This record gives sequence, structure tokens and C-alpha cells, in this order.
Amino acid sequence: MQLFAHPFSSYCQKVLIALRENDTPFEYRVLSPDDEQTRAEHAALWPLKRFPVLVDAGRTVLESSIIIEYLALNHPGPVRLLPDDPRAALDVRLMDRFFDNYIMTPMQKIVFDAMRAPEQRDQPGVDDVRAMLDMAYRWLDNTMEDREWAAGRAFSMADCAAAPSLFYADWTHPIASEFANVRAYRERLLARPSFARVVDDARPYRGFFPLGAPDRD
Ligand SMILES: N[C@@H](CCC(=O)N[C@@H](CS)C(=O)NCC(=O)O)C(=O)O
Repeated sequence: MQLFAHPFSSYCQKVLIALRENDTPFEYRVLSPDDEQTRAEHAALWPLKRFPVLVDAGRTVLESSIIIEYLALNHPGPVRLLPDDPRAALDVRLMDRFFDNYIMTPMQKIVFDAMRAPEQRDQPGVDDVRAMLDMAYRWLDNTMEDREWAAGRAFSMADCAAAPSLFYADWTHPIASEFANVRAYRERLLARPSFARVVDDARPYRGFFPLGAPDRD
């Protein structure tokens, strides 16, 4: 199995957590700017050039959530990232969508905007997504009041999505102290060995964070 990915990329981290949770063996095809061969193979697999991309037994698997679902079906391990009960699985998928759509997407908008030339920046758009992040933090704070992990008591695909999205969102639009449940959840994620490893592997790239990485996790 091959994973085309970059250690600093949030969606790649989501899948890397899933792989590390179950010690799933894979060949890491790192998409370095200076590795033209790997980048060309990746572009041939997925012309939209988004990552991560998984290749398994000649099959190309796209989109982080689909990759994790694929791993759960085809390479299951002791940590079940999707519950067997289809109704419980809906709760996991809902929270996975929440983190991708309402935390990761607005966070990325702010980060990508910072990479533009000043005259091409979209300040109203950035203001809108900062407001969305505040609403999302508030909703999540209420939701996490009685939960250890995103969908309840078991670590799941939703936590794979939560970890990098909350990690970078807090760097981008800090989670206010009033959202104590969200901040505590982010700390629990950082203490999870799979995510701790992913964070450590990405440490050398922090200088690339366009807003300037804070001197903390
Ligand atoms: N919906 C995709 C999103 C993937 C995505 O946006 N990945 C970013 C890296 S975190 C990317 O490919 N960026 C490269 C680009 O935008 O050209 C997924 O879940 O895998």
C-alpha cells in the first residue's frame, strides 16, 4: 500500500492518524517540492492534485474520509475507526463532516488567504470564516460537554478529522478560553500516541506555516 502525502498537510495527517492507530504498514510517498517523480505519479493518479491519495493493489483511493473507510473495510485493525452498528457509524460520519466542513475549511481559507499577495486578499471572506469558526467552536463546546471523543466513548474516524483541524485552527483563530471543553479535547488529541507521532513528524516543517507557527503545539 502506498500513501502519497505530506507530513505537514492537515488532510494527510487525518489519514496518517488512522494508519498509526492500527500500525498499518504502508509505503510513505512524501510529496516533496523537489521530488518531481513522486509529484508526477501523484498528478497522474489524481489530476486535481489534492492529497492524500492511497494506492492499494492497483486501486486508487481518494478523499481522506473515503481512505479511512477503505482502510477500515480492507485493512482493519484492533482500533475500529467506524463502528459496526450503522446507526452509530452515522454519528461518526456527522462529526467527521463537521470537522472537515466547519473547522478545516474555514481554517484553510484563512491560511491560503495569507499566502496571497496583499492586494489579492479577501478580507470579507476571511471575516466570514472567522465568524464561522467561532460558531463552530461554540457548537462543539456544547457537544463535547459529556464526550471524551468526538462521537462518544470510542476513538473514531471523527477524531482523526478533529485532531489536525483543531490543531491548526487554534494556531489560525485561537480557541477562546470560554470554550474549555474544546481546548481540553484538543489536549486529549495531542496526548493520543498516534497524533503525537504525526505532530512530531511534522515539526521540521513548521517554518512553512504562512501565518507563522506559534512556539507551542
Ligand atoms: N477533501 C479532500 C481535501 C484534500 C486537500 O485539500 N488537501 C490539501 C492538503 S491539506 C491539498 O491537497 N492541497 C494542495 C492544493 O490545494 O493544491 C480530502 O479530504 O482529502
